[in-house]
This record gives sequence, structure tokens and C-alpha cells, in this order.
Amino acid sequence: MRDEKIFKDNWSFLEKEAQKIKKISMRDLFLDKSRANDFTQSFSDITIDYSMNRINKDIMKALFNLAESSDLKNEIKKMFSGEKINITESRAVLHTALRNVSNNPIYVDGKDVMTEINQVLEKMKNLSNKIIKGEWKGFTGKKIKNIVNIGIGGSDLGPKMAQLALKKYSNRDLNFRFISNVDETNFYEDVKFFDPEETLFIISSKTFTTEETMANANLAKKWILASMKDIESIKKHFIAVSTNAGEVKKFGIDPDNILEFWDFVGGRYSLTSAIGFSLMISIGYDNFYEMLKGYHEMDMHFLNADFSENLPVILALIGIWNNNFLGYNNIAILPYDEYLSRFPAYLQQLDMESNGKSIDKNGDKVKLETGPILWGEPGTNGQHAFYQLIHQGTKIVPVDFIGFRKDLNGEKDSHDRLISNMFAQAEALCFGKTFEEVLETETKDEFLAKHKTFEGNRPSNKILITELSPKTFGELVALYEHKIFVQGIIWNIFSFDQWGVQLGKVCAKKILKEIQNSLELNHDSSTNNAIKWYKNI
Ligand code: G6Q
Repeated sequence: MRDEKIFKDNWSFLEKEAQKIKKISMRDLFLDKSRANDFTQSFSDITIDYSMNRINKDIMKALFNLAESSDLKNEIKKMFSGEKINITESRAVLHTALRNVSNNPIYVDGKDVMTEINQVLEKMKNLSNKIIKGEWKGFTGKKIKNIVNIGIGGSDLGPKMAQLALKKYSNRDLNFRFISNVDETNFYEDVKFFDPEETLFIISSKTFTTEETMANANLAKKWILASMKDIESIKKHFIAVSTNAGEVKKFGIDPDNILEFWDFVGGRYSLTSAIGFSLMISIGYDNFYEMLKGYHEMDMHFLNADFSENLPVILALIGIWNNNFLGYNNIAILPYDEYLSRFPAYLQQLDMESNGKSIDKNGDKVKLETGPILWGEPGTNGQHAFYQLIHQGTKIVPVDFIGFRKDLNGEKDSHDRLISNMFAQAEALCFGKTFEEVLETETKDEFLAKHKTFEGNRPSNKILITELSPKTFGELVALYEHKIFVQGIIWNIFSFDQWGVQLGKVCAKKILKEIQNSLELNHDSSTNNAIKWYKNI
């Protein structure tokens, strides 16, 4: 049970502390030489240094109290044990079961879900091996060279991001494409140079009814049939990942080529389910399994570690501090690694779809700020673009810098430069450069010096990882998944539904009918005009 009294007491305390600490500079806080060590925590391959946030020990203590009084420990246990914590959809939330490599039973409605999870994993292993070894032949007997994942949202962002992140470990003989947008350009630009006889489509859709995915799947079907002119060719060129076997069969996909998953896996949490099948083909089963082990290690850490040592909990509390008490309403994810270039986009869905809510678990309008606006790009590109605002703008942007010790491509000099930039950015944001310092070191012109001054006191976390491997990648993604969970618990909102994406879908269906038929338009004048403009009326 949440203890509202303790929660409120700590909340009020933190509100007061925020006002006090805003008046203290990071320069002063760092006079304490043990600060970096006091606010650094490691687990397995990941170290988080959160000392460059405007915090002190009392603030951290009160933040941990917020977590305790939100009954977080118990809520974590409920999720891991398969309780139906996704109340508005009446579902368990068990992405952690997908990577439960220790294989202890987990029950939902009296059934151990591990049996089916292991069966699907085994099927993925066999199918991916066949494709990698060239034993899976297309309809005309050619080897498969091109893998095209068709899916959107949770059925696209994870596989696409991970395929890129783990490219170093991938099979370079195969081409991978990810088609999500209903814009036909996405389909034609990505597949038009492929030979249909060498192309395998993976239709990834939990529901198998999603408009964009089905439209693209039908384009793919048309493209395959135009080339092979035999309905039987569908069996050799399509695999489905879905919970909806009925719809998959109607589409014409061979039931042997269905990889199942379950409604206890939310779309944006589904990368370690069969939704990650394209990734398994890319990096092979053994690397995929290493990734699952990394996820599992972080899962167990999250479940068992004390909050004061628990990386997802710490990251979540720092986020709450910046968002709710200092009023910084967004967060930038800045990985100093090109392989992670899609990671911010992936986290954007994970975080904003999970915690972009304004009704609490009691059905009341929330009285506090919930999920931040999340955005980001890989460094150092951003340094030559939007970092200006982060350093000198009127908005404060808390940053997660993500960097790796080891370079993967044997160019140590480049890697030294990359990581130096990351450390330098964190330092510059934190300490800035005063007007006096500018006058002393750069110019005697006071007007110019004002423009060259950096206020500093801008918060960041350094997430330091030994090297980018399938295992550390799993640890990293699980770290953020659980961070988001913790914040949802503290804000007392439901993190695993996404009703906010429904309204637009319904409106689009109505408008599509109006665009394709002669119907009376009864929207507002702006929407009516837009439809008329499109129809060139
Ligand atoms: C994620 C959301 C959403 C979903 C897509 C695709 O958590 O539920 O992004 O993944 O709408 O849905 P289907 O997999 O059913 O096509």
C-alpha cells in the first residue's frame, strides 16, 4: 500500500530543498571532493555517475523515501510475478519473462508462461538458423538475401534500433530493411532494388489489424505475386509475428511460419519476444541469447538490489527530481556512439507512450507533472546543432550522456576524441564559464563577453558502459524500461496502456472514407477545408 502521509511529507520537503539548492552553484557543490564517488553507482557493465545533478545527500534520501512510500518494492514484485497490473487492459506485464533465462516458472491464470516462451524461442532459433545457413529457399529455389520487417510502433522501433545497435555482430551477407510508415514511399524506396525471389517479409504485428502494417503487408503481397504469379509463393516469402493466428492465416501465411507472442507483452516492451526475430536473423541465436542474459541480469538487479544501489531506481529518481521539483520538463538522450543512433527514438516511444498520462490510478486528474518530453541524437553531431540551446538557452535540458570505454572498430584515436567530447560537454554544462573568466581569458570587450558566458548548473548523468555488446545492450535497454516503471509507480499512473493513440486512429478511418467516397463533410471548417483541398475540390 502507498503511504500517502510519508509520501506527502517527503514531497513537501523536496519542494523546499529545490528552492534552496537552486541558489547553490554546482561549483560550490563540487568543493566536496567525495561528491563524484558519493553519487556514482555501478552494476555489472554499467556505471552511472549522477553527481552533476543539483542534488545533495538529504535530497537523495527523501527521493528514496518517495519510492518506499509509493510501495515500489511490492509493485516490482507484482510485475515480475505476473499479476495483472495493466488494469485498464486487464493484462499481466511480463516482458521480464521473455528473458527469464533462469527459467523459474511464472504463472498467469494458473499457467506457467515459460513453457510457451521457450517453445517460441526454440522455433525462432530453428527458423533463423535455416535462413542464415541459406537452407530456407524462396519459391523459385533462390536463397534469401533480403529480410524486410514490416511493423510499426512497438513492432518496428525496437527491432530497427537494435539491428543498428548490434550491427557489429551482424551477418553482413543479408540486407535488412524496416518498413513502418503507411506512406508508400517507405515501401518502394526500401524494397524496389531487391529481387522478390530473394526477399523474405516478416510481418510483425501483435494484433495483425494495424492499418499501416496491413497496408504495407498487402503491398508486399502484391509485389511478391506480381513477380511469382502463384499464391503458393506467399508461404516461402512471408513469416508472421503475431498473437492473432486467425488473421495471419486469412492473409495466407503458412501456420508453420507464425511466431507467437502474448498479450502480456506490451508492444513497446516486445523486443525480446518474437518481435525481435529480424534481430535474431541479423546477429544469430547465440548473440540474441547473450542479449537476453544482459536483460535478465538487469531485471534481477532491479528486483533484488536495495534502492540506494539500484540503477533503474536511481535514474528514475533523478528524473523525478529534475521534472517535478526543478521544473525541467524534458530530457535529452545523447549517446556518444553511432551504433545507438536510433536509441533516442526508441526511448521516446518507451517513455512517452508509457508515462504521457494525466489521469491517475484512482481515475482522478493528476496533480503533478508526469512523463517528460524525451528527445535526442547521437553526439557529437548534436554539438554542432542543438547543443547551443542546451548550453545557453532559457530552457534547462537534463541530459543522459551514454558512452563506451572500448571502441569496436579499432580506431582508438577517433574513439578517444568521441569520449573526450562527451566528458567535456558534461563538464561544460555543469560548470559553465563566468563573465569574469571570459574577460580574463577571451576578450576585454564586455558586450561580447556577455554572449560568451555560460551559466552552467545544467544537469546531466553519465552512463558509462564497458563496451557495446549484445549483453550490455540488453542491460542498457532493461535499465530504461525499469526506470520508466519506477516513475509510473511514483506518479501513480498506469504505464502499460496507451489510450492516447486511439482517437486519432478513429478520426483517420472516418476521413479516409470521406476521401475515397462522395460523402457529406461535417467536421469543423479547417478539417473540411483540408479534405476538400486534398480532393482538389
Ligand atoms: C506499443 C503500442 C504500439 C504498437 C503498434 C503496433 O506499446 O502498443 O506502438 O506496438 O501500434 O501494433 P501491432 O503490433 O498490433 O501492429
